[in-house]
Parts: sequence; C-alpha cells; structure tokens
Amino acid sequence: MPDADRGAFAGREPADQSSFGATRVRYTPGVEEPEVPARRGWFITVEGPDGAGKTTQAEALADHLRQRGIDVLLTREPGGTALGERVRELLLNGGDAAVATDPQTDALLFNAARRQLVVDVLRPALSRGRTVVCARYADSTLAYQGYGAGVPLDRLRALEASATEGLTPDLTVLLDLSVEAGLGRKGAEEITRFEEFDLSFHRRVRNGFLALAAASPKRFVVIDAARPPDEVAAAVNAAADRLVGSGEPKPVAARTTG
Ligand code: ATM
Repeated sequence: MPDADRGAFAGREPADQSSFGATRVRYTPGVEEPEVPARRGWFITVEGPDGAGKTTQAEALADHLRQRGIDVLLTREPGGTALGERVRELLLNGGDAAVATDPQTDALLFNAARRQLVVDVLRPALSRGRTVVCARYADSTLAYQGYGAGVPLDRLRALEASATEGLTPDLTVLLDLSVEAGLGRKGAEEITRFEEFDLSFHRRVRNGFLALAAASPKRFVVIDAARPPDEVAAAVNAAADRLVGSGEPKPVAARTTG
C-alpha cells in the first residue's frame, strides 16, 4: 500500500496509558471488559487473494456505510497498531534474508499483531458502537499459512483463539479472483515476500479461501472480483446493507470464547 493510503487504515482507538510512566517499558494495559453499551458495532472483514482489490473495496465500503450515517473505523491486517505496522514491514519485506520464512513463525507473528489489534482497536471500537471494516483478518492466516504453506489448520485455529478470544466477523466479504489475474494486477512496488511464492502456493491460498467460505456460508459472501470495481463495490455494499438491515449486532462481551 502506498504511504498516502496508510492514513485511512491507521485509525486506532487510544489505549489507556495512564498507569505507565514515560521511562518504563510499556505493556498493554490490563484488558477490562467494558459494560455492554446500548449500541454495538458490526464487524466486517474483507478477504481475498493478492490483487483482488481489498484495499479499494474496504475503503469504498467504509464510505458507503458512512453515507448511511454509520460510524465506521477502517483498519487492516497486518497493521492498524504501531506494533502491527512494524510486523507488517518485517513480514512483507520482499527479498530480505533476515526475515523468517518458517510458516509457523509467520503465523505466530501475524497472530501477535492480530491480538494487539483486537485489544487496542477492535474490541474498544465495537463496544463503543462503531462498525469496523478490516482488510484481512484471521481467515488470511488459515488461507496463507494453512492451505498455502501447510501449517495444520487445528494448530492455526488454536493460535487464532488465543489472539482473538473468539472475536469473529459478522460478515466476511471474500473477493475471489484467479491467481493469474490477481498477480497480474500488482505493480512492481507492491511486490512483497508473499508474491514471490510460486503459482501453486497462490492457487492453494485461493482454494483455501473458497473452502473457508463454503464451510461458513452464513458469515461469508463470495464476490467475483474480476468484474469492474464499481460492480464489485455494489455487490459488497449490498452484502453489508443486508447485514446492517438484519437487526442488532451481538454484544462484544458475547463474542468471547477464550
Ligand atoms: P496485503 O494486505 O497488501 O494484501 O498484504 C498482506 C500480505 O500478508 C498478503 N500477501 N501478500 N501479498 C497475505 C499475507 N498475510 C498472511 O500471509 N497471513 C495473514 O494472517 C495475513 C493477515 C496476511
């Protein structure tokens, strides 16, 4: 993502820093489950293989929901917190031999960044009634490190449970696209370590996303991302409108299984 686009994804809920002096090592303040507020937000994730247009579509969806009067926080994985953005640089840096390439190490790092996002940004926003649109979330680890790189899915689900404590999206929009079309859309400046993997890896990732969608048809909506961006956006908006029109979101406290 170009630097100019980062601002849109950088929105974070401020953590309570009051009990930490400037000279001390900072740990995440203790997590206190908030009282269940009157309003709760929807949690929507946008997933898909490389080049499917997640960034564009997540931004367009956030705009659409804001036009409906909904308070939206737009964020992304890996990223969305200071730690997450640093993990992003570390993990995506193409061609850097110092970066780990063991897929389970990758999974641990993605989940470390995820946990920080859940604690610092997602839960506070949702419990204040904000709707969150997040480009990538836990399904990406299952697709890339699981289906793509062969880490057993049950191991990844255990890491996910630890990172998210059961915070699951209300809606996951899967932008589906052939591997050839997706990789063909990427500019040279967008090439990360993951695009350097072979085509069969990316095919397993795509098929992994489709398998995840087939296993959770209530949560997923699969959209053909080969169509023009405005048609894709209309389909994404329609899926979000169905969700938002379907009733009240669950209380955030009820989304904790850990
Ligand atoms: P984009 O957000 O620009 O799609 O890049 C994130 C990359 O990180 C993406 N691959 N590429 N290019 C997928 C990869 N990724 C994982 O492998 N596992 C994860 O859990 C997440 C969140 C991302």
